[in-house]
Amino acid sequence: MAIAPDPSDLLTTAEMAHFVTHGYLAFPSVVPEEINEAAVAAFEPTGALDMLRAKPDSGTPLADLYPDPSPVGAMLRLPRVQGIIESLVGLDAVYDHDWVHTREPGDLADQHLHQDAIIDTTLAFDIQIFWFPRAVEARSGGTGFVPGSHLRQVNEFEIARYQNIVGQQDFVGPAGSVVVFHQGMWHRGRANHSGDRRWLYKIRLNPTTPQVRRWNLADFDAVHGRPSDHIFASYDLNSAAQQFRTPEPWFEMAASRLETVNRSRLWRYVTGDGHFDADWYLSRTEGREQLDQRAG
Ligand SMILES: O=C(O)CCC(=O)C(=O)O
Repeated sequence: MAIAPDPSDLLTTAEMAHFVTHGYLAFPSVVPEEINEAAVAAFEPTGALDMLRAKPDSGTPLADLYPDPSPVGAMLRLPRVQGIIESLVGLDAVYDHDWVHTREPGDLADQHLHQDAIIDTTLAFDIQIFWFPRAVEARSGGTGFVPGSHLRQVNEFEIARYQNIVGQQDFVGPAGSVVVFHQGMWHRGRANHSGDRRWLYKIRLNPTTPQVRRWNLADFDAVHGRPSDHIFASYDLNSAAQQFRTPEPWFEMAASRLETVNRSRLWRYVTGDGHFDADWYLSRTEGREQLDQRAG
């Protein structure tokens, strides 16, 4: 039975709005050095041949993953990591798969841009936790990703022909950093110009119960607004509505509204507020759908 995280370890509403808008959250140096180094020592023998490492079965409850002593288990059971998981998919989540990804020193080939798995159309989402047990410098194989791509549904490597996208980022950060991606995030392993192997442990978790208001709600009203504010909701820069209106640098002019709607739909799901709207897009269509139903 999982212990409920301390509220200070949960995400805030502001962080949830960032996740819904951009599809990721980054947490520098959350894993202590002894766990990072134990992980690298455990991953060394199999390295990139991670299929040789003993792994859980898909569907294993999070609470049963990697019992002690295990550096992966120790990372997953850190209070802050438990708080992040609880906020996004719940501690009753189950294991999907995991993998140790290495980028060898001097490997200058970028991996093709992709999103993992196939086209996923549900609002309910998986998370992928990317744990970097060693520091990653610029141009040293940090995972590349495209903020805001998570709601553009594509099939696996069908985006592989895109080389560079305005606003793309490469992970750079200290040892023990964790980045959490929405399952739909477009990403790739990047060229490693350094003299050191780049280590990454990635684990995908599936929710088993609705992902609704599981985070620390202390700032909920400030970010979400009051029910009467939702239509043409706040233009305050910190409000969820204003973030959802804000395009990524790579959005085509005409696509921006579609992404505002995609983000608003996902926000409705995680807040449980079926009336939330950033502007009138969802409300307009739903008004007509109700007329259709009455006519039918
Ligand atoms: O190596 C990386 O940085 C990312 C690899 C990855 O996530 C993948 O192949 O799906």
